[in-house]
Amino acid sequence: MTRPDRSSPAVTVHRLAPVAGGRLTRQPLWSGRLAPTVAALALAVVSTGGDARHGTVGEPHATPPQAASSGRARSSATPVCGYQVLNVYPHDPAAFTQGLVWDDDDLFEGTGLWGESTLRRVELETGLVLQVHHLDDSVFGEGITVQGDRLIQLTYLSHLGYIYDRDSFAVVGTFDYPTQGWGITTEGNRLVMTDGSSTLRFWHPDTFAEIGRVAVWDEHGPVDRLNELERIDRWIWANVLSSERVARIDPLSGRVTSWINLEGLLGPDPLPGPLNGIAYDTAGGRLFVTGKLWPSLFEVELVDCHDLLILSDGFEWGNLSGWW
Ligand SMILES: [Ca+2]
Repeated sequence: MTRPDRSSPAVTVHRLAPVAGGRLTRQPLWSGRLAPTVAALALAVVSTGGDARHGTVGEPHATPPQAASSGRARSSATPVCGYQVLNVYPHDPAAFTQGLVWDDDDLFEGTGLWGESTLRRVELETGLVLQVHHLDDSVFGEGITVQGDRLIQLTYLSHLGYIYDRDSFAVVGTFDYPTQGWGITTEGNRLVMTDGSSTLRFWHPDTFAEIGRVAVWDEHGPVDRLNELERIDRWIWANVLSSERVARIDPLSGRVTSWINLEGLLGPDPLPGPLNGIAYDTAGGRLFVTGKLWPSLFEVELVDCHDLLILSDGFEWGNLSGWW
């Protein structure tokens, strides 16, 4: 298949083959009750935290912070959330999804593989690729995020990031970084990225200089292979590579405050590729997830979802579900 000339920012439109399955409506896979109030309460309390001992930005730590905190702190079992499928949409089964983000009314996707990496604008309802930019064959595309009127895309091993005009996909700049590039998202005043380790790195949104980092952990120790990211409310959500779980992370402490168990989302094993790709429509409150080479993209909502309540001194109150 002939590809567009990659010497310039190529923007083309092409149509995907229909994907079997199509759109479904409510297909509950899990029964349970929602507890948004619990999360809101946890958010309200946690947001008053920020103890520097717990890995506040600019103070990286290599070990789970509770090991060095007061004797009051204890490490609770991390709550596990279930899910319910609200909608199923077609997804290009050739898309090796490495980044997924919803911004305004647009769904953007970054794909990987040598010689096949792209940045795309995708129509949610049909899976059609409305706009595509092909990366150079020498790089392997990774995570993407939207920062203002720019799109940012990482590459796996090239230490090279691309900055695009959000609308035209024209390359308006590049930057370099010393680590592998895996996932990226934004908190507005800083970018958050992963490099395949258990560390979240925070970058200045204009200079891409590292301005902090935090080690991610749960009661079992460091959580490695953090991959695609999404910031939702104050939490950082992260796919864990080769698992069907998503970690919801407190960026102040690095503590996984809850796990989201997405087992069975696409169907029984073998999966065409691992779960990867989290996007959140802030205005519509819609959460989207997909995977590498998956034929479907899912809108899901969480059920039985309760975060650890972590006080400013690191004391954890455990699963809040008993409060309701
Ligand atoms: Ca994302």
